[in-house]
Amino acid sequence: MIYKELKPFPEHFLWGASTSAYQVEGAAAEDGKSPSIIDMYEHPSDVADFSVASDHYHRYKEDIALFAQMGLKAYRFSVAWTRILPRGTGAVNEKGISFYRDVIAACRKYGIEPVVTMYHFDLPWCLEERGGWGNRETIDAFVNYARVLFENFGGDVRYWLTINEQNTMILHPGAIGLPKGGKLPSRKELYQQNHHMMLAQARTMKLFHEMVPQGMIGPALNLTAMYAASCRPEDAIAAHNWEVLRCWNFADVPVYGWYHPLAWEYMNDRDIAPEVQEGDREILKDAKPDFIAMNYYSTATIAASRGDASDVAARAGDQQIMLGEQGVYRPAENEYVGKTQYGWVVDPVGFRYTLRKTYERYHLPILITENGIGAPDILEPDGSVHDGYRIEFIREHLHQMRLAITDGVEMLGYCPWAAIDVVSTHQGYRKRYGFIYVDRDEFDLKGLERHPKDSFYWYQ
Ligand code: BGP
Repeated sequence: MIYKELKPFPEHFLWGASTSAYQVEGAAAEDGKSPSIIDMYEHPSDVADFSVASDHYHRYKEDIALFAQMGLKAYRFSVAWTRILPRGTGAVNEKGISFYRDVIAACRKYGIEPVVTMYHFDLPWCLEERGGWGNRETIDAFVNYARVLFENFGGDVRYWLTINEQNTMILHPGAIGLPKGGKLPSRKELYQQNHHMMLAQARTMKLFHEMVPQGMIGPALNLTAMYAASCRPEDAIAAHNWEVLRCWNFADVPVYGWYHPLAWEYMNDRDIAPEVQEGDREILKDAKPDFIAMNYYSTATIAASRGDASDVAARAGDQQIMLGEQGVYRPAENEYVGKTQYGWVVDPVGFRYTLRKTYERYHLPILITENGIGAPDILEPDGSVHDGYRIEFIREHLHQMRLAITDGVEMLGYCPWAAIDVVSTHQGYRKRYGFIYVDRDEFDLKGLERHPKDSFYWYQ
């Protein structure tokens, strides 16, 4: 669709940027914080350890002052559950509360709107030892954690995200590391965990609307539109299969209160549907998000399954993420899109397409909580970092977002990944996303000095 005129970005649009606790904070065992699964899992040996990360825990004042200089109107960060409730539940760690209270105050000082993710991959290890998300008691633990957050920060924070990328955790459980010994849960167990997360999320959203009536809450999902590899009808069916199983099945539950019909039939057919207890349906029906938070990196192109093992292949550059499923879909190449050097598809037009599809499906405003390009940025001797590729990437995505706004999509804001360099889940500090360079290598912490990149001045 070509328009005579493009609509402007909304007046109070949240021009922001994102991080997550375990990837930026460091201080993994300080001030009463207990280990999370991230601290205890095995990671590829070349990933920088997470115990110092970007040392944001000690340098957040300096960092937030830089964010203000960059012109940020919003900062999306996550709270580490293990700082607030080191035993997962029970006694509150006041040092954890005061850390996030200070972070929020530092944001407010500069007029930056805090956007808080409650849970970004880092389940307390002590809960994992008791069965983690496979144990229904974790639902109560999460709702209790949510209550503590709303009591302490509900008055100061308007925008809340429940769970980051639940779909990644369920579909690609190895993506954030492997349990020691390497055994991942079965798919049946994963869909049961998923069901428990959905219940925790629904109860949390309901509680939020009671405790923080002026606020807004939503799930943060990794959403991706799928293209059919050709106009062959079977390719279209396969693309729809994977779009439903990867995306809509995870967003339908919070919005509509139940699983996508195709996904539900699929789970039953494969004997992986979750056990649903009496009352679960009511809990799921009883909660409504105020917006959808979307992490968008790329699209995928899908062909019909050949029905044999050749349907399944590792994602380029990432042995932990398998794509394709026998009898469901098969990943295909797309000659019309670009790729990063890590093999991630770069598709700004697909961003507009994903925004349109998400909005027409849910009719809820959308907050972009991640989008960005990972690259091995180079720090020049004079302290500059020339990341023109990042400027180009973001500029093109912003243009497509503006087209989507003109298409009628209601947007709340844009918080790309990442405000500052963070430790990448698989590539440590060799792959960077931030507007601000953090001077450290995988294992050499150097001085951890901050250097604004070219993209910082452009985004400003
Ligand atoms: C998203 C996660 C982020 C971040 C990002 C980039 O899925 O929510 O936490 O890690 O991906 O991924 P990576 O660091 O693997 O390049």
